[in-house]
Order: sequence, then structure tokens, then C-alpha cells
Amino acid sequence: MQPTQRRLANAIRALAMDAVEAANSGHPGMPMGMADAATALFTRHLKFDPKDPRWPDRDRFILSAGHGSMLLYALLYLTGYERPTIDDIKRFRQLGSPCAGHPENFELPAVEVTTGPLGQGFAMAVGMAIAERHLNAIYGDELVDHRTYVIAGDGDLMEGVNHEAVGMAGNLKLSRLIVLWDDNRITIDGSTDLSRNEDVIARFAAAQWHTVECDGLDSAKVSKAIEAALADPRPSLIRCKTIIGYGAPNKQGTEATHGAALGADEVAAARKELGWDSPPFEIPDDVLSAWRDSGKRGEADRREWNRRLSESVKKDEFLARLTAKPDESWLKSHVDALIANPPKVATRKASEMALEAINPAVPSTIGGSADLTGSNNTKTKALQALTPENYAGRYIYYGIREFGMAAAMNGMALHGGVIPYGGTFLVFTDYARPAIRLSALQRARVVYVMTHDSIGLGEDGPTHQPIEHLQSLRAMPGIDVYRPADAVETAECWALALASDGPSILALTRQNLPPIRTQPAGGNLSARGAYRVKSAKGGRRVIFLATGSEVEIALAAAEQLEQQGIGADVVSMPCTERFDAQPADYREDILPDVSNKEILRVSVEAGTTFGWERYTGLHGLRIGIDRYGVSSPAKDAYEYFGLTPDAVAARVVDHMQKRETR
Ligand SMILES: Cc1ncc(C[n+]2csc(CCOP(=O)(O)OP(=O)(O)O)c2C)c(N)n1
Ligand SMILES: [Mg+2]
Repeated sequence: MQPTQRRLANAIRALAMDAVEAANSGHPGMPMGMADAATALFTRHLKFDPKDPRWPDRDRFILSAGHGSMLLYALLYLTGYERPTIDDIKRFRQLGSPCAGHPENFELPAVEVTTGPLGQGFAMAVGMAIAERHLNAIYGDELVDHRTYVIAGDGDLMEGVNHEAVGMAGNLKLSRLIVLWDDNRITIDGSTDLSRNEDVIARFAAAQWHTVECDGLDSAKVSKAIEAALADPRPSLIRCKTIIGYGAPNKQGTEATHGAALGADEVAAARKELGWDSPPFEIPDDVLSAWRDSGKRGEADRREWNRRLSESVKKDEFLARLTAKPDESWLKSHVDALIANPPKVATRKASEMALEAINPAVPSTIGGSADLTGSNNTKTKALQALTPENYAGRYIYYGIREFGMAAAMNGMALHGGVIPYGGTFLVFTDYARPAIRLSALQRARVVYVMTHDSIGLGEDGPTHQPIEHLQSLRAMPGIDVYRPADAVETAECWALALASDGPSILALTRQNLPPIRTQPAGGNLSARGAYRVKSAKGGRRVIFLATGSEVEIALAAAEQLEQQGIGADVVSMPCTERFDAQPADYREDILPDVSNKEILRVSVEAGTTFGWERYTGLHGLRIGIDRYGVSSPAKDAYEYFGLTPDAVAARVVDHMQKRETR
């Protein structure tokens, strides 16, 4: 006799209880409450094949309620993925186990995205659903025809980013996005009545979503609700009414099951309640084999898809999109043209000029902006908007949703086949920051086009002028922060960002900058992260380290010093991360390891000086801005903060004199 759906679900419950018990850490409540709903999804609807976790046309499943990670690990084990093994699960949350506390996309190939920071899984799913529709519009149903399923908890639906994501999905009519809401009316602090009285269903309906409700503890009813969702041309929210910790007789329905081991007595009571008499981590043969059978449902689909791919005239193009490095041939001709005819432009404009060369050469880019298209210069002329009527479009109007945009871009990048880039003001990386961090953690190739990168934006004043942003982003592991000094460097930095396997931030100016690079270099100089743009003429006494718009100032200050007989190098440092990764002899050449008495190192950047001692040494000179900005024209702001060649040269001379008399 086939085990009932409930018995299949109880295997998830048992594994969740046992793993959390063994770790004495973790979240049993959510997996136990949603076990029946997940069983419906995985045994009847989700298109997947454990034999090939990364099969391109698989449905995507995102556990936005990432604390319920044991739900996902149990499903992957039961349906027959190579990993996690039962031993991996026994070592849930232990060092070296791929069954990390929260699902990590770099630990298990079947984990699509890293989740845990609530709300972001949902928002990344929106990006996945966008990428699917976009690629479908280009390659047709025969190659791209899948859905994005999400399990989200109360927390996911409360987070602000959820409101952004819901708005984007409704507006883009992402019919293939289906969210199962674990409506258990409990969060960590207790009842959701403590913190929420909104009508969630009405909110989604108002955002043009399809909504349907069901008993989340009845797998057949969840399945029916999924069918209704599949049939509707809008994104769908399925409200699954559940009981957190279902099956634990004394604790279910309470926050006690949310995030702690149930304890031996309660686990024993739950086993009794559920009629589950197997020892910990053991799944009865009939149950395991039924699960493994459902794991084989997708194999035929995958074979059929492989056949269609092998017969498709678009096969090579499709596979290249998924795996090949983007074409870089645009760079040389573009840079040659810039050197032949050096423009005096803002680097945001230089970025647009680079994109005019990139977008035709790299068809996988999808641009966008959080309502600052004209300021971020993110839309090239030929790009059409990506809309419900034209999913093939390559430009997304994200609206004023920086966090939602960034999270969606993570989803797109991790879906594969597209390279998202999106813009806002650098200061508003603060609004997007949690998703930028997840770009870095997950190695998602997203390019952040962050313009108005200093007080040089001028009149909008302190709220819009980044101060600590560059350094705080540089402090984030796993992301390259670029601050190019002119049009050539901007193009070089774009090429590096596209070639990367992770995220990049381009910090770009609003104000015009003169060309710095006017001679052919025979290679991408920005790739070194820092390089000398001017060598000292006399004996070298000073090394300027400058980025972006301040390279121009450092160059002019260095000329003044030279006239006083003080030899000065100027190093442009578009990317500190890349410089740090250079071999020691290169770093030594640029920044010789001598005391500041012999050669004074001076950093010049229109932002916080915090952290620049890393390159100037403690006794070097750090010129920047350690307070909030001012509302004024850019030129006046630069003068006010002493960021002019005269003021910089004077400070260097003063510093050298004081040091000599010490
Ligand atoms: C952004 C963010 N804030 C806070 C947390 C900590 N946290 C983890 S689960 C949770 C409660 C979530 O409630 P719900 O989604 O209803 O999950 P349930 O208790 O029903 O499993 C909180 C606050 C988090 N993971 N992410
Ligand atoms: Mg809840």
C-alpha cells in the first residue's frame, strides 16, 4: 500500500525534529507546520530532477522562510538528491555540513538562493520569475518554460522589501510566480496580533495578485490551491492556514516551537501523536521509496528538454548565455575611440557611453534603475522596456524600490542567463544594502551603477552626499567597489565587472571630469586596482593615492609640489580590492614599504578618511570628509572641504614641515 501524503509529510516532520534535537539548535516549527504543503508541491507539482539539480528548465523553489531550512534539507534528501546525505543531516548546523543553519546556495547545488534574512527570498524569487519570462520571450516555450515557487512566512510578508517585491511582481504580471504563505499566526514574539492587523490577502489583491486560501495541513487541498494558482494569469499568493510545530502535542501552535529543540519528551510525544515509530533519522522503506519515486517524476521532462535543446537552432547561443564569459571585444575599440578623442564627461556619462558599446555586444545584460534612469544614465538608446507586453525588453523600470531592485537582481543573476545591472544614487546603497550583502555572500554577478558618488553632486546637499559609503562597501567581503577617474577607467571597470563571477559596484560622478588616460596603455590598467598615473620628476617624496574625481585634484596638487621641488607620484586607485590581490612586488612598486619620513603617502577621496590609514600608514596624511556634506554647488562644496589642488598641496607641505620639526 502506498503511504498517505500525511505519512510522507511526517517524514519531513521527523527529520526536522531529529536534526534540531541533535544540533540542539534550529527551527522545527516551520517545517512541521508546512510539511503537508511542501509534500503537495514536491510530489505533485514542482518540476525538478535530483539527478541534475541545475537543469536550466527546472522550476525554482525558494524557501524564503530560511530559518525553516530543515524543511528544504529533508525534501532534498527524501526526493533523492546526492546531497545532503542523511549523515549531512545528522550534522545539521555543524561546521563543514552543507546543511547550514540557513540554506546557502554555495553549499548545496539544489539550494537556489541563500535565504534567512526575511523578505529577501521572496524578492529574489521575483527576479527569478523576471529572468524566466525574459528568456522565455527570447527562446520560447521549448527551452524556457518553468515556474518559481516560494514558501514564505509571516516575517517574509511583514518585511518592507516584501512590499516592494509584491508591487514589482504585480506590475510585471509575473504569472509564473507562486507563493505559499505559511499563515500560522505566530512569530518569535508570539501571536501575529501583537504586530500586524493588515489584511494581507487584500494587500496582495490590491497589487493585482491572484489569491487563494486553503487548509495548509491538508496536502490535497494545497494541491488544489496550486492548481488554481497555475491557471491564473497573475502572480499567486496561496494562504496556507497552518499550525506551527504541528504534531508536537504540547507545544504546537505556540512560539515555543519556532526556534528551539522540542526536547526529548516532546519529541517522543510527537512521534506518538504522528504515529511515527522509527528511530531518529530513519525513514521507513515504504516512505522513502515513495519519496524517491516522486523524485523521479521530472526525469522524463528533463530528457525531453535535452532532446529539444539538442535539436534547437538556438542551442549554442542558449548555452553560451548560461556558461560563457561575456564578449569583451567591445572594450578595445571603445577605449581606442576614447583615446583618439578624449571626452570631458561625468563618469556616469562615461558609463552610458561604455554601455552603448556593451549592450549590443553582450545580449544578456538587463539594465534598470530605481526611478533615476536619466540621472544614472543606465538606459542606452536601443534598449526597450521589459514589460508584460514585451518581456524580451532589456530595461526594467523598478520604481522607487532600491532594496527590491537589488534583491530582484540577485534572483536574476542566480537564475542564470542574464546579467543584471541597476542604478540609484550611491547614498541609497543604504536602502539596498542587505541585498548587496547577499550579492556578495552568494557570488551573484550583479553590477550596481551607483551615481552621484560624493559632495560633487552639489545642491541636493548632505542627505544625498555619500560620506561613509565607499569605505563601508569596501569593508564588505566579496564585492568589488570601483571608482573610476575618467571615461577610459570607467570602461575598464565595466569590463572587469562583467568578467567577474561576483558582484561589483561602480561609483560614478555627477560632475564632469577631465580625461586622465590619454595615451594607449596596451591593456586594462584598472585590473591592477591601482596604478601610477604620474611619476615623481625629482626625488620622490610624496605618493598621492586618489580615486575617481579626486585623481584630477591630486594630479594638479602634485604639479604644484613638483614646482616646489617636491617629487610626487600620483596613483589612481579605482579598486582597492583588486590592488590588495596583486602580487607583493607590484604592491611594493606602487607603495614602497618605507617609513612616511622618507616618502609621505597621501590619500585623497571625497569621503570618510576612515580606513585610508591602511594605505597611508598611521602617520600618512588622509584628506577627505569626516562629517556630513553641504548644500551648495559642487565647486563651492569642494572648496569648502579643502578638496582643491591649492588646499591639498598646502596641507602636504604643512604636514611635511611639521614632521621635520618634530
Ligand atoms: C531580516 C530579518 N529579521 C529578523 C530575523 C530573525 N527572525 C528569524 S525567524 C523570525 C520570525 C519569523 O516569523 P515567521 O515568518 O512567522 O516564522 P515562524 O515563526 O512562523 O516560523 C525572525 C524575527 C531574520 N531572520 N531576518
Ligand atoms: Mg509565522
